[in-house]
Amino acid sequence: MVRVISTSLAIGLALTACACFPRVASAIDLTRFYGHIHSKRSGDACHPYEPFRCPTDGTCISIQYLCDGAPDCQDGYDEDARLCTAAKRPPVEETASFLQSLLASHGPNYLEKLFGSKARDALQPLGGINAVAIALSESQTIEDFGAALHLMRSDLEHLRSVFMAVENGDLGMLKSLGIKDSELGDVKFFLEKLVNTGFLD
Ligand SMILES: [Ca+2]
Repeated sequence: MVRVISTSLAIGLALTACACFPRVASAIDLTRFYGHIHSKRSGDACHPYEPFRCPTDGTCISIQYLCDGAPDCQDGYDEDARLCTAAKRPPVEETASFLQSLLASHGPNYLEKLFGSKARDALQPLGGINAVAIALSESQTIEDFGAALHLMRSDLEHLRSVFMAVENGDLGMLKSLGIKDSELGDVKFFLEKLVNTGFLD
């Protein structure tokens, strides 16, 4: 069975450079894996219909074979859990700009309400806005997210309670955190997108 992932989503994907350094906010734009980008350097282009280049073996595959449950790259990179989680999530840039907009309108410590005390100073103790956006994109579950950002257990449980409240339709929780009525819709939408893609599983 083939699950089609839109090209725009796939292009929006980003992966951390190396699983061994999960705290480094070095997102690799997936476009670097696309043949037409690659070809600028090597002259060895993937066909536009098979634009995804397996990073290890160089095989060119169609976007529809990304995350379809069967390995098409020799090393199975096209089924990588982080890549396939990110494919279901909003693009990293969109998440980062959403977080940025909340901080811009409420001050640098605002996201403590969601992520706990390490989220002060515009998320700097967590590695910055982009690192948090990448972790939200790639972490399959909230446990993975907590591990990626080294969240304290108490902060992680608080975050879980916020997500569960949203999942249960209890917006009072968000209001009690000081989220304005005018923002409730966007915050709820943002959190629901994560819940709907397995974040609480
Ligand atoms: Ca595949």
